[in-house]
Amino acid sequence: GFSWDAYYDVDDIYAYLSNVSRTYPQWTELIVGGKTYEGRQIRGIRINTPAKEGVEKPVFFIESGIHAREWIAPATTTYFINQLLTSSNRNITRLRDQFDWRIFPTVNPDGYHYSYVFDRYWRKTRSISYNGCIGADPNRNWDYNWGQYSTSTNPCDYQLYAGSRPFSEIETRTLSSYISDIDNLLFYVAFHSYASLLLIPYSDSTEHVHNYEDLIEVGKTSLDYGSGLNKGRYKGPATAAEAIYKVSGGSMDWVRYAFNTPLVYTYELRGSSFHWPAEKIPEQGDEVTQMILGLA
Ligand code: 0X9
Ligand code: ZN
Repeated sequence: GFSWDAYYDVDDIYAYLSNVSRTYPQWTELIVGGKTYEGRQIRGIRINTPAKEGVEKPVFFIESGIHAREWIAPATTTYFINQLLTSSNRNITRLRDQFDWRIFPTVNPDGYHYSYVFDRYWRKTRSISYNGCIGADPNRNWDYNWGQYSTSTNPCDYQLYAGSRPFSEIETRTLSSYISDIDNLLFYVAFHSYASLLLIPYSDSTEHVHNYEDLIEVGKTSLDYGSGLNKGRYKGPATAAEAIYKVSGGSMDWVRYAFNTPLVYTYELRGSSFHWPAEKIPEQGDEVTQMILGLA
């Protein structure tokens, strides 16, 4: 069976999503956010409990695992799905009912599988370039100020190759098209590791967006909720340009730019390496649950 004391490969994560959607058919639906170079689907779960007639809930989108080696992100995301569906805590059941959830634990499943089986430090997709080198950084491949900062034009770069053009990767192209079809997108949240940091758009500029004050206030509340567990505070919320380095081609910036999505965040979760022990999944999962409650 599936649990939160170990890390699992893609097929097991997908089997978990199928099982849980069969257990809660009246609340959930399996969704496909796109496809991959190696022919996998980007699978997720929609959690949308029955609402009053005519009420359309705002959509809360969770993107996890875009970087293959950041295993804590998919693990905490399935932990959070389990919390939403099984907790009897009133705050969490209210959270569950408040949104139309679209949750994707592994948006780079080819890369994740490769990291799981062959190369623990693999980060990119698995597409083959003109020169035979493999993979592009899927968080450098989105079509907003593509190719500017913290990126590489060399397909053989182990980490930061931006791809041959914006949305060259089938994963980002298909997932962006899925996102484009969503009406009423309120929250877009991406999970990475590891830095204990909360980032807001835009990542390639120190200028502030029009609802900067709201993003900061909501983000601070999220970190306050998380810090209730007494594990030490995250840095931020801040733009990447101010907190770490300028980045371009990331998903969060495109989602903000393309739809003017109000509340867009990237969490860099805890860790001191990509080998974050599986015993840490529940505490990271509880913290993420609290931080999402804080956002909501
Ligand atoms: O560099 C990145 O892609 C992220 N850090 S990581 O160590 N997980 O690789 C930060 C990206 C923040 N900016 C955007 N998402 N645009
Ligand atoms: Zn990352």
